[in-house]
Amino acid sequence: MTDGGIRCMLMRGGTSKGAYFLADDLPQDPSERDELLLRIMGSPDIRQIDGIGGAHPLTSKVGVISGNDNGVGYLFLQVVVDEARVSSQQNCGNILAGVGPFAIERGLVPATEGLTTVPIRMLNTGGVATAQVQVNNGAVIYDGDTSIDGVPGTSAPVVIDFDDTAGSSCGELLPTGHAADVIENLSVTCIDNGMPVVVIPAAELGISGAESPEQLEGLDGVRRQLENLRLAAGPAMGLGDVTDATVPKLTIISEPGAGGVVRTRTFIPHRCHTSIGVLGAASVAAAAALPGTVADGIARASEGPRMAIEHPTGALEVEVEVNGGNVTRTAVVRTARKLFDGTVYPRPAL
Ligand code: NQM
Repeated sequence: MTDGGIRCMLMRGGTSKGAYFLADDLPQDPSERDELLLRIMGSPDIRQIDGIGGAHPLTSKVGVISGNDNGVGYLFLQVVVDEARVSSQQNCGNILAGVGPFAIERGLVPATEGLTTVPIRMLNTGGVATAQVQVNNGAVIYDGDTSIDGVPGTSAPVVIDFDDTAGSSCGELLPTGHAADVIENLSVTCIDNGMPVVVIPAAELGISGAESPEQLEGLDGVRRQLENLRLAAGPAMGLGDVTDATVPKLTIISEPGAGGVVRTRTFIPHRCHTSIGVLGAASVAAAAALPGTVADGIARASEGPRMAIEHPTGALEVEVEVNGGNVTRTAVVRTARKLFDGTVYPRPAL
């Protein structure tokens, strides 16, 4: 820390944006760290006007990165925009896309010419991901020709393979023990292939599933139904009382409209995502691939492991392999970009 300032890199990771820190640059005590992060991001305030947060859950995210013998540790923190609350209860596969580049930039992992492999322990869930980052002359390459829906233009790809996504937070791929349940009078599938998600057919809510995020956020009755469902599904999924948690996510599914496997609209959990989270999409893809879930008869069968999960701004392609009811592989291609590297000055403590 210099001058009250803290070293920080602002990055776009996939379709999210967040502040990345070395763990050593933040207080070790979690409540001191979270209090500082609220002042850095500008929460609680719907505009986050006195901080660097972007006034939306997708742009109010933090990655805390530490070195370890075998790569790096990645702790994801969701800084709630309008409440003085920081949650470590979920992982984020989009911010994950920036972790490999950040680790190389900060010298936590030596750069290997061409492609650098960065093993990442995801501290929120205990899972492991392996990122492949393009490098030239020892420097991370950000420019490239890979596009992901929800981000304008193209960038260098970051290929991420996940180990053991099934049951990441809930302990089981199907945490209620069933491929389908009725909760709060709605037929749903509760699933965790990297992210706890409740999958709900749009017809159960009396909507088409093609509505825009703005339209869905305007449907007060649907939002109330979704929140009641979430509060009941959380304990049923082994997550305990989820009143203050950002999980489970709620994904509304309907038949695909653009050549993908299934169309989605996802509440995260109170705002509607403008696309879909990476691990959220991996969970939905697993639901689409498993027999007996509520996606049966709605999702189109995919020809191989690559599945395009349609969302409000395009589709997210994940590779999910399911064999005999078990997920055997989950992988994704993302992009990331360094936006700013410098010193952030937190709002003074009250
Ligand atoms: O599911 C948003 C995002 C996410 C999470 C959210 C994510 C994931 O799009 O892996 O990336 O669901 O809160 O960044």
